Amino acid sequence: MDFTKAIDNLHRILTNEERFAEITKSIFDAIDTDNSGTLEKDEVMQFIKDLLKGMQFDNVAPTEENAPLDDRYRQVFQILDENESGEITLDELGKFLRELFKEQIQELQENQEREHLRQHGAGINGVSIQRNSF
Ligand SMILES: [Ca+2]
Repeated sequence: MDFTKAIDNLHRILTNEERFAEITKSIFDAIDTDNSGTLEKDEVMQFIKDLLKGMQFDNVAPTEENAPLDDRYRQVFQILDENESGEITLDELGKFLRELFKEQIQELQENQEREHLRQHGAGINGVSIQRNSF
């Protein structure tokens, strides 16, 4: 995996307001299946389910009796629904995505660092890639 490129891409999205707004809007529209202009809990739950299904979580595909996953959806929804209105606005989704991308960058940088240490082993002990501060 090309960490530098992935980090770069995320950085570009985060630092380009227009691009970021575009991406947020397209994700928002994809979740807002009834075009109400807000994201209701059902829509978010469905979206997360689809998202997990598309990822490596196939084997833990949610079922009716799969309570732990439901709890996770609820947690995500609570994080998203900042003002606890029961629905998520474009603004709230934007804030959430921003945090998510930042976390993603941090994670990529940590992986990159680990990879670097693995390849170069001892000798560069104490030297670490400086993490970006936002
Ligand atoms: Ca809706």
